[in-house]
Amino acid sequence: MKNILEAPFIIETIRTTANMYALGWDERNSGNISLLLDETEVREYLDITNVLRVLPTGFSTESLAGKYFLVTATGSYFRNVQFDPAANLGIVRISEDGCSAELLWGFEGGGRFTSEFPAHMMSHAVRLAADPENRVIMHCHPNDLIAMTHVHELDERAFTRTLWKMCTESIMVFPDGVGLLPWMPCGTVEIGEATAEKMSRSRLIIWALHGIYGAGRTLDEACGLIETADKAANVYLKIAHFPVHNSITDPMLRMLASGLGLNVREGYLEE
Ligand code: 2HA
Ligand code: ZN
Repeated sequence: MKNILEAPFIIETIRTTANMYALGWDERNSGNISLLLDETEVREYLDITNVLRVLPTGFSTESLAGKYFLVTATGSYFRNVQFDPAANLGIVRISEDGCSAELLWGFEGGGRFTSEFPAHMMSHAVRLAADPENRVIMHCHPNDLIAMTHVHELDERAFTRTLWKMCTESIMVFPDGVGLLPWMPCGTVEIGEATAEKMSRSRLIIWALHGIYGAGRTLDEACGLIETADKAANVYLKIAHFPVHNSITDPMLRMLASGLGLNVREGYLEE
């Protein structure tokens, strides 16, 4: 059996959590990540018949039964994952009935999965139906996106259009736009369901006055989506109070969309 601390999925998660902390997206114990793993890669490091604990989830995601996830622990600080991966991360398998997580490694010291596990698992189920290669769901608290939800109208089409118009890259990176939820209590099944419902259309879902969810095939892709949206929000906050002389127009967005063959969210560009 190989040493799990040398597994590429652990090393990549350590690098990602350290980077997200350095970006200021994950103060204290905020943020959470789940990464879908293949059974074959898990078997190289773990005896998959050795279930350490069974953790009830409080909801059901039957379509994920038998699937393996690397997940951040509740209360874990992203900046500390690198120093103690076995306490701050866990590897779980979703049980046959979809209602519990079977712990195979990690969460040492009695920990359990992130409080946002419902939003993660429900989003995985929806993203896998939209893109069978999706592997990552991540949540964090980027400053500029949160700030923008204080001052911009909370209509997801209007919000997406503003982000697209802030920098040329935006529509190229997230042509599917952003979903947007009004403020809701976090860590609940309800916010998980509301997030997942929007994940069928967009890989980025903003939680007003809280943070964002990103989905992707890799950790880099999910991080890159959030980074690009937060950059656009940063530009918005810099210019919002000035008279505007130059803008990215709808014809310019259309030119990018047709030139690059982008699958732009329907109805989001003006005719
Ligand atoms: O993990 O970010 O939304 C802590 C949070 C809850
Ligand atoms: Zn949060």
